[in-house]
Amino acid sequence: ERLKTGQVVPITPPPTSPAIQHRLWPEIEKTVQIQVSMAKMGIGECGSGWQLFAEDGEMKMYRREEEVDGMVVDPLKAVHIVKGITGHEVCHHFFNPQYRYDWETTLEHMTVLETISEDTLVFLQTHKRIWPASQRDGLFWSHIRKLPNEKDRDGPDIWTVVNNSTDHPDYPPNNGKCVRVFLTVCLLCQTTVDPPKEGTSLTRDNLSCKITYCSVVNPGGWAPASVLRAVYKREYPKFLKRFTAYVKNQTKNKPIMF
Ligand code: 18C
Repeated sequence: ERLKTGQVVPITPPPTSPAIQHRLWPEIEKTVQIQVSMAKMGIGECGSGWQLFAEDGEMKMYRREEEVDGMVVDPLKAVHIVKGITGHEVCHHFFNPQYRYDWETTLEHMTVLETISEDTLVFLQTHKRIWPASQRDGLFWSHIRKLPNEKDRDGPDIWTVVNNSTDHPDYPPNNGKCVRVFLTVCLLCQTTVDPPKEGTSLTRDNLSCKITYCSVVNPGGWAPASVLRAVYKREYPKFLKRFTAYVKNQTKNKPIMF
């Protein structure tokens, strides 16, 4: 298709999901557009202030020190390259509730409050308590989406999962023992295929996946800054290493899901 002069090329394709009927849809659509375009930016392009705080092989994690009303809300941006898996496989395991207890080590309990459509769910999660702070819970919508690969139209699709805090009349925040956290998370995955030698077939050895994970978590109530930053430093690398190893292990003897 030819573009007319001045026509704007959308970052994400027009929504075809049945979720477009839902009251949350305008917010989901806007948040996905913003989060995906921010995740696509390189560390240098995002402005100054990103500091590398963890590195392990191909995995690099950056944070910006930020506080709101004295509470640490440091944005995090991580990039990782993992061989043998596709972006669709990574996003599938991150989005689907059936796998969550397998890889999410901070989780105490998870419920799906609402199935908006097969690509959009609302979750309520309680997380393990960290002494001396109160236990935290989070209520968020989660949306998985396939995006066109603009740089390589014949290449594999790009996949994303965006999670964003929302509310639910039956589960008001700070109503019981938990303090509600506010989170915005974007996982963006791009698969690269190294073409197999002539006469040989494509295997998982020909695949690599570039993963970008961006997160901002507002602890929602008092938490000592030093403890919080120590939790960040320990938990984020642990999460990304464990989660990607989990996806590799889950998919190793299965057909490739592009
Ligand atoms: O993105 C991730 N997971 C998704 C699916 O679960 C989803 C969830 C995000 C969780 C947000 C954090 C919720 C609070 C966690 C409390 C910490 C428990 C640690 C327990 C250790 C024994 O998007 C992967 C998420 C990876 C999580 C990394 C940890 C983030 C820490 C944020 C701290 C928030 C406040 C904690 C308050 C207490 C601190 C003293």
